[in-house]
Amino acid sequence: MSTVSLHKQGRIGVIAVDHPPVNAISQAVREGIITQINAANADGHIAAIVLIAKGRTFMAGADITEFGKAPKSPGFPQVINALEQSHKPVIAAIHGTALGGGLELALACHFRIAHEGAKLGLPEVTLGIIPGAQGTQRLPRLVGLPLALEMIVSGKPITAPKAHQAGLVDDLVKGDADALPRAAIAYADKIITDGTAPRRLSQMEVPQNGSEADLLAKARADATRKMRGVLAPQKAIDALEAALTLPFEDGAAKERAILGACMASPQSKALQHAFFAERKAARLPKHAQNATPRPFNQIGIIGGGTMGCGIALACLGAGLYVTMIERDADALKRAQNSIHKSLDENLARGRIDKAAHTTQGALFSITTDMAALSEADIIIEAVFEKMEVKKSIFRDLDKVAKKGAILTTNTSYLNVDDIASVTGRPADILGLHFFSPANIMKLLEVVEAKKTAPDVLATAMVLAKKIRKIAVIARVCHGFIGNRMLEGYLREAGLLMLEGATPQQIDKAIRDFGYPMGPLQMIDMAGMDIGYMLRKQFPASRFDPNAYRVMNRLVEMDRKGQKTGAGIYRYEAGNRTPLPDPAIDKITEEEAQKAGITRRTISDEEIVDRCILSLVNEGARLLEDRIAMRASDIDVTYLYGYGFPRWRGGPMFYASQRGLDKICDRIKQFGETVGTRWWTPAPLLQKLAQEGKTFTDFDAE
Ligand code: T1G
Repeated sequence: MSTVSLHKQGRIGVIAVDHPPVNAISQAVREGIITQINAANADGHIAAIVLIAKGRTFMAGADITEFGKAPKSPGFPQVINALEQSHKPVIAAIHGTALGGGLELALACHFRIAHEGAKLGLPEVTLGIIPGAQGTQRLPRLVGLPLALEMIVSGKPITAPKAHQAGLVDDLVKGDADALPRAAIAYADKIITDGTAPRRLSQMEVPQNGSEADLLAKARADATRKMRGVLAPQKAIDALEAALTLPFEDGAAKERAILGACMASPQSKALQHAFFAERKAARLPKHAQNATPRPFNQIGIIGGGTMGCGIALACLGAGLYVTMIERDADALKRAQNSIHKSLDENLARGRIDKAAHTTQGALFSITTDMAALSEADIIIEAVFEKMEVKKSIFRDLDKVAKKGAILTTNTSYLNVDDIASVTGRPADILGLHFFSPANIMKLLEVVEAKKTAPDVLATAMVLAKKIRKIAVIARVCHGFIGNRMLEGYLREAGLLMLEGATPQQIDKAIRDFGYPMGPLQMIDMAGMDIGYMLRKQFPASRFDPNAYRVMNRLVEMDRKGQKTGAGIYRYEAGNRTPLPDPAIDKITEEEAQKAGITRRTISDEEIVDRCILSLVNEGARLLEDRIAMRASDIDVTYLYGYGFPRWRGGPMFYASQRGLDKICDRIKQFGETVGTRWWTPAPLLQKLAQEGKTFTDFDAE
């Protein structure tokens, strides 16, 4: 069956696009729309045309899998021309998400109606490009510059009611999914009856009131501040400026030229990689692909601390029942207050409405009696990061939990196999490593243990999607994917301080690379005592003898970071701005002397390379050890859990773009200057470099 069909309903020709899963506008869809528009215009029984899509959504944009390949005809300009130049009125009927090229095709239609639940957007900047099918020229002509700037520069979709209010859609359809086709026919019939002439946006001007220059300047400044280092938003503003200053055709040509330049940019390649990487991460490994997830709606959470409460809020937000267990009445009270305070805050800030506030409150219960978990489908242990504490809880859970319940631990480092070994049901156990704050952070490391059953893994991935997390599957090792790599990153930051770089220099270099904050400000925020206590649980030989000298000393001086008002930086009361502290320079010099390290001037380039390439090298080892299934999973972990700049695609993609041979050479260089203990290229990295391959090639093998 062809992707695009035409059928008649009375005097209306209905063109339906059917290209699952999201009606991406592939070559076949473009060709099909042109064919059917021409057919409808040639058919004397048809007086108006409706463009609609089948399945769960209207067209969600150009087919991103066609990017970077030789362009196939017809292109978007031909499709748009066919729609806009149709001599019979064309009405776009929108449901689900009209995004990118999908919304641009709708803008080429003469009228638009949308189901009330639909979303409309031009998210191209999230892929490092700009709308390239005349969206930057048509949208401002229809809704004005302010909303066009907001939609195109942020890339965020708007709701159908807001689109209706703004005149982006001409009518709003309420009711179930079937209401839309009916309403579209009725709307088209009315257009014919009223003799309403087709409205062609290319023939309209952008409404102006003299504030445009200020609006553009403000948009540029905001984009520079909010999207530091990202090119596409600025380019999108260039195209919108052309809509104000150039005739339509010239503006459209400028838009195409800008799109071409963006499409070829390394940033766009990185952002497209990120788009597909997060979707690939959701795919189960072969041995679990045919597993049937277990049903669940009752979640048990052990521990009502920061992590436990964050996890509870994420589950309540997904409409799941949550039973929380705390050790005593005081702790119970604290946790209960924290949950209700957060729900009240969500209501006050409009994140949830009154109905959701009531529902989520009702879904939550808390007790000190573990027996209350006897009916729970999935139980998440989120207590203190100590092996013996966790093992004792799992021994109790093994007695209490029902048959078939899934038992999980939120450990961020510890060995899940060891934890599972104290129960009689290791197949029902895995790790669910949330990131703080767990109700906000998108990343979830799903840690598959040696004996985890395939359906247990599959269920965990369903839970992740349900609570709106980006899940990455990791196997058991110290620190799984994210934290294992983080050790090298923090080690290098500690050594660079001893060798002569100031904390401010290190953090600025990493911020300039694109991170929201540098490693030292980050450990001050998290609290250096966590790392300190964790290192105490392992043999010292595991760690670099010098890297943590300054951090350990500061913790012993009760300078743990923000929470004690001072750490690597000092903080004024109630203020989180890190302020340089000369006391740190003195401590660092003393520790460098004790370590026999001669201090020197260090370049920002060396700082970036030592911190980032330590991630890459350890990432390669994670692939060798099969802890991570894909290099792109490692990228997703760092994009969603550790603040790696999305426009660089993640550490592994970044390394591939730079060239793995160059990365290897740089690592060997550090082997000579810093030492080979940490700076020896991982075998996989060497192999790929010798073969002239990338990590993307590795994933494809
Ligand atoms: N092209 C190709 N494949 C796509 C796709 C697209 N535009 N959108 C989604 N997919 C695949 C996706 O990889 C996944 O595949 C499956 O569909 C389901 O997606 C000219 C140049 C629509 C909100 O940026 O935001 O138009 O993993 O898991 O969570 O100006 O997909 O199953 O094999 O995400 O329900 C602009 C991108 C393109 C929208 C649905 N459009 N898509 O979310 O499902 S640039 C976008 C989304 C453009 C023009 C320019 C989301 C969604 P698989 P999913 P979902």
